[in-house]
Amino acid sequence: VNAPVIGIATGIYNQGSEERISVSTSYLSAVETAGGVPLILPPGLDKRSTDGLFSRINGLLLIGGGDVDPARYGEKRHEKTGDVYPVRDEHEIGMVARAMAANRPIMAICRGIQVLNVALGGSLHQDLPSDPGGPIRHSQKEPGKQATHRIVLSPDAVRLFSILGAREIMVNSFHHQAVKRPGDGLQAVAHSDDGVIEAVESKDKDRFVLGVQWHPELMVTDDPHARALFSALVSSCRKSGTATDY
Ligand SMILES: [Mn+2]
Repeated sequence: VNAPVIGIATGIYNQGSEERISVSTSYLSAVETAGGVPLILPPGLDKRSTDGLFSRINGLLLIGGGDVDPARYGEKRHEKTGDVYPVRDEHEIGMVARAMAANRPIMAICRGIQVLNVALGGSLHQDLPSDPGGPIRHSQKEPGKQATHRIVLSPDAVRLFSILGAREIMVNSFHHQAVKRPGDGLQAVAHSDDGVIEAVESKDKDRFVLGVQWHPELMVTDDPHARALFSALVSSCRKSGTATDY
């Protein structure tokens, strides 16, 4: 397919008595700029709609948002864990299962890397300042287009290295949680200098399954590494079919 369709799983929140979905438009334009067609995947639809949407996408993008319910990885809720929406967790975990079964590319950003990891049986640090703690501020006050800390790729970083073409880069940081134990089939492929996992990828090099803890969608204007991530997703999705194969 020339213009692959990238499904973007959205957030959900309550405003008064109304339930709304939300997605930062920066993800949509990053996908468009890379040559993909963004398709919104709202949580909470019935199975027929969810399956119908899934059958039309060539790849899946999981985006930022609140915390995953710690019950999903067998932990009690930390006092700093917040913005938990079980309907969203359910939807995104279901989408990961579908995408893995159909061998569709997955890119996962910020909350996305966390929910991807939990969907594959991994666990999370619930609040980095208290667990494990460290010298690096992962909740930056600077604007999103500004990188504030370094990440270093591990020797295992095959796909991420092929995309970035560098062993270390500077990234932005807007997270208070992070991957603790990588899920089945995932490996940590980049860390910040305090040891926090900043990227994971599939151990199966034939699968495009990539999670990053930073927000490349906020950096695409100035940062070629951020653009390279979206281009790699779209390029991989060009080779991926859909159920309808249109
Ligand atoms: Mn960080």
